[in-house]
Amino acid sequence: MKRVLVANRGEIAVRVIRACHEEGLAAVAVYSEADRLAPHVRDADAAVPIGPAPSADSYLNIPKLIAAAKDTGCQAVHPGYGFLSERAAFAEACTDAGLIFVGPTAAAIKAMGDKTEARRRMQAAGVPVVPGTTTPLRDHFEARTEAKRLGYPVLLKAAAGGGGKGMRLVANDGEVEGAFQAARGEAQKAFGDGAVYVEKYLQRPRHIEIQILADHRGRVVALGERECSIQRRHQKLIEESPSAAVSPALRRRLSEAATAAAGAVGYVSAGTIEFLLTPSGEFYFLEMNTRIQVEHPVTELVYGVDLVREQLRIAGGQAMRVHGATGPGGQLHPRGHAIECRITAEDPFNDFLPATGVLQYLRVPSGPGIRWDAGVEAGNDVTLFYDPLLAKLIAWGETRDVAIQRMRRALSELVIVGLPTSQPFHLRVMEDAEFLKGEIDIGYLERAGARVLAAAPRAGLERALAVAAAMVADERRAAGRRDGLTAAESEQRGPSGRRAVGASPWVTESRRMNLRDSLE
Ligand code: MV4
Repeated sequence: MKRVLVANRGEIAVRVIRACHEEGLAAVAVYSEADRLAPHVRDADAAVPIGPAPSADSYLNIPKLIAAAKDTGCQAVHPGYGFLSERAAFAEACTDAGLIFVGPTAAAIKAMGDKTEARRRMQAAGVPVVPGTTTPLRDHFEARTEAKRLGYPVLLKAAAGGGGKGMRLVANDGEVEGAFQAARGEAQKAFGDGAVYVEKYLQRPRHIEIQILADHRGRVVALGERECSIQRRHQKLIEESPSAAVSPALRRRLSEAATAAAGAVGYVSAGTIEFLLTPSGEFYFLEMNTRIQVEHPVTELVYGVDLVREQLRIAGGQAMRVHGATGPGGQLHPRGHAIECRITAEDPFNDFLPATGVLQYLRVPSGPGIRWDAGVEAGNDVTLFYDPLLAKLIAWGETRDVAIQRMRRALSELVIVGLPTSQPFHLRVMEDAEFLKGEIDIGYLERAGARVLAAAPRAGLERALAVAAAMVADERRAAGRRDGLTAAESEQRGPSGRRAVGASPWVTESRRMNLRDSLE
């Protein structure tokens, strides 16, 4: 393996290119017409245009990607996350073309993609699954029988689903028929497969996932959990490792379940087993993600492992290079605490409406314990063609408190001019009393969202007034200079009302944004 096609865009493409370069591999980027100026294109050793901006015509086009890999002499393809990363057909197409797919086998992707088959396999491997059916329901009569047996409320889920599509909450007998037809219709439309099964609905669980790595030599290790409960409409916004809710004993049991799950499908590469953890401490298998995930960096920082490099090594037939003693269940041990905030082009003050525009100015945070994984830089145009994720800000600290302090500091260093982002939302969560206590579950944002977004920012009115005063002083001095006055003489005059030329336009704009933010 000498050259790898990176079949993705944005921050994950940049992340994979970096791992290739550290492994001594050349990386070939692909790009759509909208991404000619994207960082992943510049960072790669070669880049191949693959078509128009819409994903269906570019990043989802299997023949174009295979041709790009063959034409540039690649031996392997890394799919990243999203796009084709969990399509068994893509893994198969790569293999058929003589290319190494950096990920699990098509068979493992298929087995885990069918949620009822995944439940059967997990049950057989002794992994606890949520009480419910392990085969699709024939009709709403069977749905009602099973729901009665489980006890309401229950959840109807799409067998081909994942990520919340085709899911229906059912509170009583009377709701079954309508919910069943709705779930089936939605699943048919979204996945081309209307199969639906039922699970007992768990109240206020946490979303906890275990990272695993498995190589071709039969070694499987678990790299602890990520707490991913802070989500909005099934999009994660903040992730951390370890979870405040997981004791060493529970981590050991989760790790044993996760490595058993991976073993049950002959899993190879990086993967994640998702669990729901109830307030009373029981956990149940939910789904397996057969790809590298957005939130993988928190695990990397706490476990001292480069997951993408390990994926590449494993794909090339090498043994994984995970150091340190592995305990029962093949688990490694965490060091410190890491938190990730997803910086998205969405307006948190307008129901997270996706935003577009030119990223006019960007100040990247850095310093102790800070990692910035971005797919964009100043000058790039942010469009609606792709996911709104711009960058991930990750903070590491010896303790959760230190990681939060660093995250706050880094979030206040970050300046993004040109479009609204989730930045102010994250700053407020980092000050929220419930978050600080680690009291989070999958309902956190629904409960806390309004409170968090209404919260006064940290320095409150004082900061707003200081920013306003600085802006007025800038404008006054600038106007004075134009009229040939000294600084002292300018101070004597009233506000000019004219546009500032004294401070750089970027400084002025970022102050304006700070001010707007402070007064929100
Ligand atoms: C559940 C559940 C409660 N009980 N299953 C949502 C997406 C899909 N991956 C599974 N999901 C859920 N399944 C049972 N039996 C609650 C959710 C759920 C959820 C899970 C993880 C993170 C956020 C969530 C938000 C709403 C619902």
